[in-house]
Amino acid sequence: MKNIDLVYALALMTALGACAQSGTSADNESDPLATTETAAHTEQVYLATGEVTAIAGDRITIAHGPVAEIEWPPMTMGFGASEDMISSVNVGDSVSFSFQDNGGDYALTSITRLP
Ligand SMILES: [Cu+2]
Repeated sequence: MKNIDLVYALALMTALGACAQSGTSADNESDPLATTETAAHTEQVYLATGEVTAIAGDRITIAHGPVAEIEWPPMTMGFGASEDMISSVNVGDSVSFSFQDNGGDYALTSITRLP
């Protein structure tokens, strides 16, 4: 009887060990982790400076300097902006700002008037 119990115990431990191992490797390659990495990547925020050239609707147009991280040359373009952001700047202001890429649509995450 005792020997049979021991065999069962060993078999159970072996099975648990195998389970834990496969669980670990599955975690490393799991889709949820990959999704998290992709989301973190698209939420990256870029910093730039420029001058506000237009404000219309929910967008602020900025003539901005180069953005090395995404290989942008200086250019003038519109960014999505919140009401608070829009009311905090005027055309002609020099600004520093941060933005993120929402799948090809660029949205400000902050904008600050420079002295
Ligand atoms: Cu641009």
